[in-house]
Amino acid sequence: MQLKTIKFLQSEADWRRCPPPALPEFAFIGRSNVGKSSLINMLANHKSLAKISSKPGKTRTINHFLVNNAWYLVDLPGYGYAVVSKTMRAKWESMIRDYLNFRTNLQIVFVLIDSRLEPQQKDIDFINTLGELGLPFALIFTKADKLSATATHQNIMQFRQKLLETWEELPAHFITSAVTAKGREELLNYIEQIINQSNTEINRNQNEEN
Ligand SMILES: Nc1nc2c(ncn2[C@@H]2O[C@H](COP(=O)(O)OP(=O)(O)O)[C@@H](O)[C@H]2O)c(=O)[nH]1
Ligand SMILES: [Mg+2]
Repeated sequence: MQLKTIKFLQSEADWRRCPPPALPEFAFIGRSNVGKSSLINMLANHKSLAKISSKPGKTRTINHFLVNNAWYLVDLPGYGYAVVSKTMRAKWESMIRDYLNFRTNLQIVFVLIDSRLEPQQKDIDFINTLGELGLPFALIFTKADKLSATATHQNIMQFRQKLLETWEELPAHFITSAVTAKGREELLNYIEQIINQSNTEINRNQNEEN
């Protein structure tokens, strides 16, 4: 898929105020500093579309972007950010959980994982929450330019191994770098595939109704 246009629409703290769920939607989430803003800018071919903030945990809203006038890209606030009060954290958690639970057009959640690190419990916990909610997800291993391909691969294998402790099947995964744009095409093509499938399903349902 070519990314022709991307437009920032709105930031909301409540899923009810998000744009009408009329287009397929793809959400990106991960621990703060995982490289989420950089990845979104890399996908968009834009230097500062999603603000690359030096203050972790600054984005506390659900941020909608419209891509190719055809789908929504959603930048969700990072989880596992330590330096906030319990009340603040509980607030974000319920905001994200409600969004994940009630957003009917959500196709898949992309969970970003820092490819430099060993499996982190916070990532595993979040993935298990997605499992409880029954939401499809895929993994994006970020910052792949930082380590050698072998070391990156080892961390990914470890992560997948860890997931196999609780999951029977492993999700799709992508290896990306905001610096080299590695993984950009694969990720956009994957999104395109899902959009095409969801369109087919809508057509099928409409034909059955007629
Ligand atoms: N080398 C390298 N650094 C990255 C990459 N992605 C993000 N970073 C750096 O990691 C830090 C956090 O990135 P940011 O996109 O703000 O993370 P966010 O908090 O998840 O939105 C910044 O200093 C980025 O420059 C990458 O692919 N490669
Ligand atoms: Mg960010």
